[in-house]
Amino acid sequence: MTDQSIVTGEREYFNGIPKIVFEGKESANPLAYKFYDENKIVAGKTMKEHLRFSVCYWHTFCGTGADPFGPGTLKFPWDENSDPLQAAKDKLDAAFELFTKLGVPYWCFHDRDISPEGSSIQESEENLNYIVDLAKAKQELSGVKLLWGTANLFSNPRYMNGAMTNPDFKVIAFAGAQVKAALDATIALGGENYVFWGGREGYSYLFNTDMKKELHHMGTFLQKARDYARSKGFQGTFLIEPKPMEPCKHQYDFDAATVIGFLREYGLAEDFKLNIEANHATLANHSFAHELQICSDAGLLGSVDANRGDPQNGWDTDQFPTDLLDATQAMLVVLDNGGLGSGGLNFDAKVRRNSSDVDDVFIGHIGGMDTFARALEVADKIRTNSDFCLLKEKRYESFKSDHGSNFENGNLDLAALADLAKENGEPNQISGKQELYENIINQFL
Ligand code: XUL
Ligand code: CO
Repeated sequence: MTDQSIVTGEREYFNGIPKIVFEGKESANPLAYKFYDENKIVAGKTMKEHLRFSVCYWHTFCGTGADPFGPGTLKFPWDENSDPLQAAKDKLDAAFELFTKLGVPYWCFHDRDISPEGSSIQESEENLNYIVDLAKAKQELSGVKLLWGTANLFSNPRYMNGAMTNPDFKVIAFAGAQVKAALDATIALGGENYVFWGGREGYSYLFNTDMKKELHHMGTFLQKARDYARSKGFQGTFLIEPKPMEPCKHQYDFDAATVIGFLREYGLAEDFKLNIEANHATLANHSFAHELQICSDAGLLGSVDANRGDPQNGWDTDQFPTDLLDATQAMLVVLDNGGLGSGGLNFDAKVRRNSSDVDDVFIGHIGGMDTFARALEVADKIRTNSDFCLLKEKRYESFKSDHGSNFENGNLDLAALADLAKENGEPNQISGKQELYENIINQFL
């Protein structure tokens, strides 16, 4: 790590906020890690290597707290310059100041978060390239890396009917230009993944929508995007981020199971994995851990957008993750999966509209990082110091026997199953022991 001012520029945006360090759980300092000790070894790797934390650009540097009932409440000093490119440059300085002060290894962005859209495609590309060059230098100086890049294909009104699935081909072509430039930017910055979140890929009314055609267009678009990026040397993973609704009434990338079926139908499962967001899982009436497990079982767990919703409402509130039980259940799946591979834990999270102090955004990230650091340690202890894993393994032990394993391998036909049933008679009841599993988790929390 080099001198902070070289990485971040002349001006200090987060005045008075020091580099955040680990002080341990007895510390009363709100600006210190209580559990995230980046070099601490858990299950054979450092916390930093396991958790691969990332800060998202959009909420942290672009989200002002505006909602349908009122304007933004968060005043960002990096937004003050009236020249949009200078403001983008200032924002980049502020971003690298925050990344390095937090000590996170990764960041993520949409093209339009980091640079302003111009009056033509060419001008937008020039703006993006200008910022990408600056970001590249900052990455080299700081050691902070790009977890993933993506294109914002949902904010501009031209995408009101979708981007890749727009009924008008001209809009699809426009989206193509934007994705091509965002892929180039991601490649230039050494991004380890590239994300497609289907912002407005879906419908608000079934009967004006040719769903079959639109899904075919999305599959074709993604194939062409993959082919382009691979031809330019991109070796990272493409990620689809499921979400069932918001902004559309129905979104095509509804949940993990839906996306996995789609990837297989369009021959994309070799190059694509999934980016699971906790709040999107709950919007789909699933748990966070359920969505992770579906991906893990398919060998397609790519990355995580770490946040949470509010149990009392059904919106995408994108709150910082502070629920230790939820995070622990997620880390149980992640550890079982053998880790996150080239993915990470990206905080797609924002402080509340009335959290308006300069330190609130640090406190939000510190809380999220400490929650997952604790969850990692707890999940590891559950796996190694209890019968938790063994209980599930034993539940299926009948498939280790001759007949069970023959069935599992497809070597028992239905008539043979019926004969065995007659021979065995009524099976004994076997408890599922749910409360025991739940108690073991709580014992280690
Ligand atoms: C929206 C969302 C996006 C994606 C990236 O709900 O999660 O910010 O993560 O486009
Ligand atoms: Co997200």
